[in-house]
Amino acid sequence: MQRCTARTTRRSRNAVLALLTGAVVALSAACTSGVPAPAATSTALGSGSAPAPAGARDVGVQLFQWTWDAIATECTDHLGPAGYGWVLTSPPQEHVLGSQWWTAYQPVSYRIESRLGSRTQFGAMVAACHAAGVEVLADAVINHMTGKDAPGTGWAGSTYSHYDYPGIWSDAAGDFHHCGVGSSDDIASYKDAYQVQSCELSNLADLATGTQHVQDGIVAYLTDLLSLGVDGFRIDAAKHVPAEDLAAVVGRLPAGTRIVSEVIRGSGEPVTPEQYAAIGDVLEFAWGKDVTGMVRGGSLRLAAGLGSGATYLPSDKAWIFVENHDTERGRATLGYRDGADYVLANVLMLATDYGRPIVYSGYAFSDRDAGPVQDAAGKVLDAQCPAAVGPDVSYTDGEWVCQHRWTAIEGMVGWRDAVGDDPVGDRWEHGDAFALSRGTRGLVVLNGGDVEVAAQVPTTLSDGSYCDVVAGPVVEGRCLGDPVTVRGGLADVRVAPRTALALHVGAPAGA
Ligand code: ARE
Repeated sequence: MQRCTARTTRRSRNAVLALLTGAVVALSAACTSGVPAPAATSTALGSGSAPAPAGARDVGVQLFQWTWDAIATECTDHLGPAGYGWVLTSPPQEHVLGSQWWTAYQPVSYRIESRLGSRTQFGAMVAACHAAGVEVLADAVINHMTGKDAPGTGWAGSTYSHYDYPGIWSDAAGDFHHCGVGSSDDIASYKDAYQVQSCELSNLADLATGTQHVQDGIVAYLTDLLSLGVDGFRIDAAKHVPAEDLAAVVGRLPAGTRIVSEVIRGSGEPVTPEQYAAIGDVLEFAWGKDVTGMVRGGSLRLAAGLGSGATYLPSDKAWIFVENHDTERGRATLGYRDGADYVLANVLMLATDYGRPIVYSGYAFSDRDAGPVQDAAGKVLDAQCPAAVGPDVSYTDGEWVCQHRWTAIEGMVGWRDAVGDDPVGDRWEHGDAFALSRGTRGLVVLNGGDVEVAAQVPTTLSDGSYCDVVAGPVVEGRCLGDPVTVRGGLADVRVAPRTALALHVGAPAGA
């Protein structure tokens, strides 16, 4: 099978392994237009049975602050052909004005009009992604409204004041919590479940989600998004919505609606991710945090076992990620600035059979509040990936990092789609390097050390020449990565320090 990666990129690797260093690989016309888009699927994400079978495309990508038009184009040109199964958008509802990225998390109405695009553009984006075989999840901010104390006008012209959103919510109707803790009503302690779910998160007006009126309004908003074709939702700040309230809302949505709750695992906190597992899937924040320490410490083989302990969500409930838009700004997890280490963490995430992986893709920044590049009116400009993307590229502030197009990450998306639910097989270890196979369909070798590893690695792949898809894709039958020979159950590999190598049945090295 030929994998078509729609990309123009500059490869750069350790000199020992570089066969094509410096080569600019232009995408052929066949890859942009000659490959039929995969048929739309309603089962790409599956539910309750991670990992998914071969070809099921269970890898997602969070395109943080991408406009609807840019996501539509990306679905058609890159996400679909590369094998991504779904995309997570930023919040689509009307929000407060301001250049910061986080204005998106301060709703003032549920009109699908934002600086990322109009309702029409949103619907067109969903249709384009579906045509490319990519499902769409929207980030649903349903725990709260804005945190602005002063009255104002939102992006689409709706007027509001704190605790009064004409035609939607008001204090008079009992639509907001006022927990009575401290002078601000803000959460003071995450160790107190009452505060977490009845006080305010950073002054954000906290909806009284236990009331029928509020639940009706939230269901109406989510139903409206479903009418535009979305497949499901990330439930923002789900920890702050009592699980029974969220269950009541989700119970009124059509069966099969994808739900993933954002419940950050916090040590000693009474509100836990497990409490939301009956509602749908849950983001497992521990994975990205733990993998960071293991990659930095060179303990890659330990990272491969993440998720097997009882302190994590069960695999079929967990969605895992190296970083998201919050952790990226906290710098507690690996990010694009970490170059090779970040690639290794992503390779591990895509190679493991624990949970459902989400690749993160954002823009470069120095100021944690800085929003994406906008025009004079505040509309976000359509994302454009630089001609060269990857761990060795130096990005300037505002530039789209496009991690989802990095050669190694995109190659591993194809690898994961090819290995499907083949089980993790025997592991092989040699100093700081180790190998992990997935049934008879794929092999990954990672080197966490500082010296090159040259070895014969046991594998159940059949004899042949395979393309190392971490180094480069197969385009029109030609391996742009490094060919690796498998003979008699042994793969003859050379792996540079702090890099990885991946082979799979869908990427023979060809001629
Ligand atoms: C902004 C300003 C604030 C201002 C507020 C209201 O920064 O100074 O008071 O506006 O005007 C994002 C940004 C916030 C931003 C907010 C609204 O991160 O800075 O506030 O948008 O514009 C907790 C929650 C978790 C939440 C994180 C950030 O549990 O749900 O805090 N994450 C989601 C999103 C965020 C978003 C929101 C929620 C709000 O992913 O992007 O905020 O919609 C421990 C606990 C965690 C806790 C964490 C941080 O680890 O275990 O539960 O996470 O501490 O406090």
